[in-house]
Amino acid sequence: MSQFKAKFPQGFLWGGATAANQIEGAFDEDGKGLSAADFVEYIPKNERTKDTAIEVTSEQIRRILSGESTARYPKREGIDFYHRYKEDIALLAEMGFKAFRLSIHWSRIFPNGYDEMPNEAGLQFYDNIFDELAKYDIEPVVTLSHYETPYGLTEKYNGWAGRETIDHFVRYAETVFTRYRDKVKYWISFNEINMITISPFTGGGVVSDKEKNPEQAKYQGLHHQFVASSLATKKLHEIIPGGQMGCMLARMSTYPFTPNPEDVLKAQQDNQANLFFTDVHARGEYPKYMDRFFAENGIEIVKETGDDEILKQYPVDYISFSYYMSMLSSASPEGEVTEGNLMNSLKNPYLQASEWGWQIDPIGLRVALNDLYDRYQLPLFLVENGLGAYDKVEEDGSIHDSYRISYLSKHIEQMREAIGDGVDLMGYLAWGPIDLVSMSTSEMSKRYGFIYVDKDDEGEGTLARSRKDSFQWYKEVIESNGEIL
Ligand code: BGP
Repeated sequence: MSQFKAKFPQGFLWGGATAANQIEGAFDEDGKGLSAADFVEYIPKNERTKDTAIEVTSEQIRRILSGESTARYPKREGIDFYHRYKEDIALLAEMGFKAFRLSIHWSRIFPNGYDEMPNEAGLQFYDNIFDELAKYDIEPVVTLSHYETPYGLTEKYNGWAGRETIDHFVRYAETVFTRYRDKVKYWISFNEINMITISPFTGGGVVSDKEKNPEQAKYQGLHHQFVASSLATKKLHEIIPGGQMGCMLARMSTYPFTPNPEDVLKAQQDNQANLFFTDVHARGEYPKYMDRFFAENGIEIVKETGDDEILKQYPVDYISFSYYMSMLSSASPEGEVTEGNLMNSLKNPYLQASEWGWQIDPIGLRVALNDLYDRYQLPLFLVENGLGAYDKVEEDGSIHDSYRISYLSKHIEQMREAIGDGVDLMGYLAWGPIDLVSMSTSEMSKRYGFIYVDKDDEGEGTLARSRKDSFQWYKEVIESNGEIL
C-alpha cells in the first residue's frame, strides 16, 4: 500500500487575523465615534466573571458617558496600530504573510452609524492600510463588523434590536465596497455571528435591560444581521466583480460526554444550536430544528415581507470560522467545568487546557473541517486559531514560546490532513499575529502573537515590538507552504 501524503494547495492564504477594536487605539481621533467596544471596561481577574467582562448595562453606559466611571478601556487603546501600522505590516511581511485579516471600525466611517456622509479621514486610514499591504502583496480579508456597532445606533435603535440598523449597515457596506473596490476582494460580514445570542451588547450593540424580553431581542437582532449580511452580499457582487463574502462562526464542536444515547442526542442538539447560524447564511433559510427552540423559549422572529427571499437569494460565498477548542455535551451535566471561547464546557479527560481553561484539541479541528465541508460543500476559511498564553521576556529580550509553536503546528498538521480528506480550505489565519487586547478579558497578558508588544494589563509599557521564537517558525511554515511544521 502506498502512503498518501496530504499537501497544502498552491495559493493557500497563510497569514493572521485581528480586529480594529483590539489593535488600533486612537478611539477618538480623526472623527471616529464611539462603538460598543469602547464601552468595555477593564476588570481585574479576581473581580471578573465571564458575563461582566463583555456585557454592558444601561447604568454602566450612563456612568461612562457622564464621566463618573474611573475604569480603563483597553479596547480604546489597542496596541496603537493606528499610528504604527507601517512598522507592524512590515513585520507581517517579513514572515511572508499572504493574507491579513482586519476589521474596519464602522464608527470611523460613520461616527454615529446614521450620519448622512461618511467620514473622509476614516476612509483614508483604511486606504493607507490597504496600500501598505499591497506593497507586500498581502491580500486583505476585511470584516465589516467585529463587535464594533456604533454607539449612535445603540442610542437610537438599541443597536441590532432595531430593524433600522439594517439600512445603516448596508449603506456602510456599500460605501466601503465602492471605495475599496480595487483593493479588497475577500470580505466577512459579521465576526462570530453567534456572539449576539451570548453577549448582545458586544455582538450587536443591544443593551439587554432596555428590552422587555431580552431573549426575543437577541434573536430578532440576529435576524436583522442575517438580512443585512445577505443585502451586503448582493451589493458586494454588484460593486466588486469577483468579490467574495463569507460568514463567520465561532465553531464550538461538541462531543457526547459518554456513549449514552441521551448524551449523543444532546451533543447533536448542541451542534445544531451552533451550526444554526451558518445554516441560515449558507442555505438561505432557517432550519426546521430551530422551530422547537423558538417555541420553547417564547421567541417569535418578526420578519418583513421579502426577508425570506433575500436570505435565499444572497447566501454567502464561503464559510469562515474560528476554532480554538472543542466541548462536551451531557444530558445530565455533572463534573468539572472548564472555561471556553464564548461558552463553558465539561472537562474532557483526554485533553489538556490552556491557562484560561480552553481545551486544546487539534484533531477536533480536522473533525470540524470535515463536518462543515460535508454540510455545506462551500469553500472554508479558517480565520482564527491560536493559543492565548503568558509569555516571559528573557533578560536578552528573547521570548521562547515553544508552547505556542506546539499548539499551532499540531493544528496546522490536522488542517493538512483535512485537506487530504478532500476539504476545500482557502487559507489559515492565526489569531492575533501581533499581541493585542483580549476580547473576553481585555487583558494584554493573554497573548497570541508571533510579535510581542511591550504593554501590560494596566496599560504600562513602551509598546515596542519584538520577535518571539514563533516568528521565525511561522516564517518557515509559510515559506515551505506547510511542509515544515
Ligand atoms: C474570538 C474573537 C476575537 C478574539 C478571539 C480570542 O472570539 O473573534 O476577537 O479575541 O476570540 O479571544 P480572547 O481574546 O478572549 O482570548
